[in-house]
Amino acid sequence: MSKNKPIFVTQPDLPDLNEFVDKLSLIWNSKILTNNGPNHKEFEDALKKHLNVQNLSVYSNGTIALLAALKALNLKGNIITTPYSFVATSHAIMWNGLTPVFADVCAHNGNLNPEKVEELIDEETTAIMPVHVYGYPCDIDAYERLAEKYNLKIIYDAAHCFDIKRKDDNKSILLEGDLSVLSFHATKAFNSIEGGAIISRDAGLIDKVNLLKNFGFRNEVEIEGIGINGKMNELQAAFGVLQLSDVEENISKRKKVFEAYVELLRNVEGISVFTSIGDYCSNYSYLPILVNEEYRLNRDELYLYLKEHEIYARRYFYPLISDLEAYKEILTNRNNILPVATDLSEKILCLPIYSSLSIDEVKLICNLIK
Ligand code: T4K
Repeated sequence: MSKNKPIFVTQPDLPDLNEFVDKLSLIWNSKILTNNGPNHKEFEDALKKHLNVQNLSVYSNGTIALLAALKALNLKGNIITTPYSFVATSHAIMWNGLTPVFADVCAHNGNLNPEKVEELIDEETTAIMPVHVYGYPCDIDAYERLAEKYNLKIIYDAAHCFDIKRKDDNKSILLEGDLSVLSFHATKAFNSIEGGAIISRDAGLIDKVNLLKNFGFRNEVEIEGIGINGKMNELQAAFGVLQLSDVEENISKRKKVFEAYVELLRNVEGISVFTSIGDYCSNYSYLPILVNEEYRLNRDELYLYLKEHEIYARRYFYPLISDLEAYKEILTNRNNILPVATDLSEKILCLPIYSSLSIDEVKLICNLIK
């Protein structure tokens, strides 16, 4: 197969354009564009049903949702988190005037290592913010134990976790911890262009984050707390509603792409697909590979080689957040010991995966790697 267009790490799914135009006509007629309108309500209700959760609040994007989730818990002091994530994770901690303390991650799934977390807990620690990286589940039981033992809050950055459910009973991963935060960014397995949501078992907390996303307004005259504007507008909510009807089919297309990669890369020396989904169903949103010493190029050389062929793989997550200039000041010696995260950030490359990627394109990418 010859390739005639660049292949990016992802491409968003889009709803049927005519159906979206029909929704837009209704919005045009109603002139309700935002502030928790009918599409926003429909989107929240549909998401609750689809994700099998009772308490959920839709937000304008995942980052503002992370900010509000932390704010809702009224935290002080230090939050132990991972350096191996998208910058939004610890940016949200900093924007709340809190201090991120970075612990190392597990080699098998890239997630925050609860044993390393426990070593760092002290009297300043008030919460832990792990990330289910690539939608691979964290050690949930370990965090539950730590929360109980040290009286800490757990906020999961679940940006990658749309439709991640336990295989045996369909329980959503979003019901773990005190709060979980999803992203519906265009690059995610499910998107509403931009968007996000906060989920909790605790209805009272979701009531709080509902207020926080609208400046704190309880009603016209009562303003509870220092809120923000995190509302999703009606156009995006309508887009999201339409996307929901296709998401299962889109994930099953991603699964075929994922399986094709696994098969085609099976015997390539020094390359392994980095996957660790445990008892959960995957949404196949990322295709991370580990580029080991036995491979003839290092990770960055492979990244550049693919780029020369207009295959735009991405180094999610490099550089480590803890290595960014903006975080230098808050680091202490203990934070600098992150060997596993450092190793992963130098060896992982995320290959293109999306529902409309053809198997021929996967073959082309794998042949280049071979
Ligand atoms: N926590 C975690 C763990 C996250 O991964 C993220 C976001 C967040 C929190 C914050 O959630 P949000 O506030 O974003 O809802 C992307 C995304 O912008 C970001 O949402 C995502 N994580 C992160 C992992 O990846 P970039 O800088 O890689 O995106 P960009 O623009 O380079 O896009 C990658 C490729 O996707 C492009 O080469 C082409 C394709 N693309 C992209 C967009 C935006 C399209 O085809 N269409 C598009 O509209 O950050």
